[in-house]
Amino acid sequence: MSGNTEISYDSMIPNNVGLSSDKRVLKALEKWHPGYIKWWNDLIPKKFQESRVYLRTAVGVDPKGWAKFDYVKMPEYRWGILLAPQVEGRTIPCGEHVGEPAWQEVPGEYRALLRRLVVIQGDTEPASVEQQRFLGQTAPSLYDLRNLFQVNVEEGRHLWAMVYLLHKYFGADGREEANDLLRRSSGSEEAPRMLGAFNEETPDWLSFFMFTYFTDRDGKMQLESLAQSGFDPLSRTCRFMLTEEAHHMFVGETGVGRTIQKTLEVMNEAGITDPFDIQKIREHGVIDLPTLQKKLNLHYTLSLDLFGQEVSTNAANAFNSGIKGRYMEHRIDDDHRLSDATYPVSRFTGDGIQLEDVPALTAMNMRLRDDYTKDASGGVGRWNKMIEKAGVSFTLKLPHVGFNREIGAFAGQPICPEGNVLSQESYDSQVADWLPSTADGDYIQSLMVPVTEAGKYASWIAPPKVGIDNKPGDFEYVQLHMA
Ligand code: BYC
Ligand code: FE
Ligand code: FE
Repeated sequence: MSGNTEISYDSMIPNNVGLSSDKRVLKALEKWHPGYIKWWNDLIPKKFQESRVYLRTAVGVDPKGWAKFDYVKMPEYRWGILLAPQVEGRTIPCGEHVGEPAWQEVPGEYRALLRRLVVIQGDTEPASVEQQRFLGQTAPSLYDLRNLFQVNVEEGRHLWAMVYLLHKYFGADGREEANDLLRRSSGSEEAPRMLGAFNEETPDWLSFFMFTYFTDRDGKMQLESLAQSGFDPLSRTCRFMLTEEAHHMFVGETGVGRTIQKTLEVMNEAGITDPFDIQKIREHGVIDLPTLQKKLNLHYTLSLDLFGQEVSTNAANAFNSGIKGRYMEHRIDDDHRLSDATYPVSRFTGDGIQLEDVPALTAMNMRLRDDYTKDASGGVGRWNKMIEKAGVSFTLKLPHVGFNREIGAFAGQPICPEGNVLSQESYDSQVADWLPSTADGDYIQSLMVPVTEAGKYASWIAPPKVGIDNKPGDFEYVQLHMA
């Protein structure tokens, strides 16, 4: 815990960056630490702080044995600073410096650009914990409660990861930015989080699963591109973060999948064949597939906004300077400079939606968003397989990228999920069919009753196929503190 000056800070923060011999950074982190613990303690309800949670903790960077599982009280979680191993002879993978040795220090001319990206990345991590702060009260099982807290502590660690970079490489202004990461707050009027989706609410567990499936996947894509950075410490930090990110998306995909599974089971048992017979389905305390589709529409489109404008000079500069690469840059077979290449981006004009070739350098955000859409469609396909197998005639779909957008070419346009441009009037009269209505939200909320008995699950969700760390079905993932 904080407050004990005897604790060797270096051993309290597992790290592979030689913190104990880096007195300046160690001191800076020591100064930042109490604010972090205060933020955590103010945020997460006390009874959970005092509960013992079966968590994995990152203890190294060896791909085979980087984590260990044990019961931990969350405020005592060992938020470590871990970078993937340095790759001998690594070079800058893209842009005008391609092939030059990767930077081990911040390149002066790109300092502002680099700092901005680190700050934006850092800002999303605590934001997500803030968004999820109320969910512990209504967890559908101890298994799910544990997964929520696992995601939360790791997002906390991701904040540490960015704060380390700020303290280590950005001097006084880095220190100020690190403080501001704890000052801004999700949904705040005066000091909101930087990106739109991180000021939205995560009001229920289906939202949490959709968020970890769709929004953590933006995290994956952005971390993948930052892992390609010519600034080596950023690359190494992001490479290690990605090993944790996989679990967040697993929680999302299996969480949505288990929700669907339960609905299908109940429909089959009750002999309900029409997936649109919403009232009858809801009588059984499960979430109907059309409502699941609406939640999917919302979280997917909020996440699309996180890719920024389709055409962006910020993004062109980041690529050209070697600060941020493309998804899988190292596997792409081209000159990695893109001086003459083009890329098709979506445009919206009076004549509707078109694709238009623009210089590929300026289309980095669009390209990453396209890669994201491909990546996100995988799980949707697997969910549809479950539905098909159950003999229910319903298909979940990713809506058209023009639907429900606030950033980029389609911002504010009345485009339906199929991609047709409608009159505003027609759009407004149908939007309740496409996005969760207040009534949908109220219904889902009514299902959010906590289940705290080991091995038991709320009415609307099926148990997982396998336990965390191969634990049996009735394992007590959280030993709740009863106060
Ligand atoms: N909301 O030229 P543009 C994660 C601003 S998630 C509000 O397109 P750029 C996680 C933009 O800042 C991953 N504002 O911008 C997931 C710019 O402002 P300025 C987080 C927005 O830079 C779950 C202006 O509009 N990491 O890790 O090309 C749980 C013009 O836009 C938004 C990153 O995002 C928005 N959605 O692209 C936990 C990586 N979009 O500069 C964690 C770092 C744009 O004109 N960030 N604006 O004042 C970036 O690479 C880029 O900043 C962005 C934006 C891709 C986000
Ligand atoms: Fe994260
Ligand atoms: Fe995540």
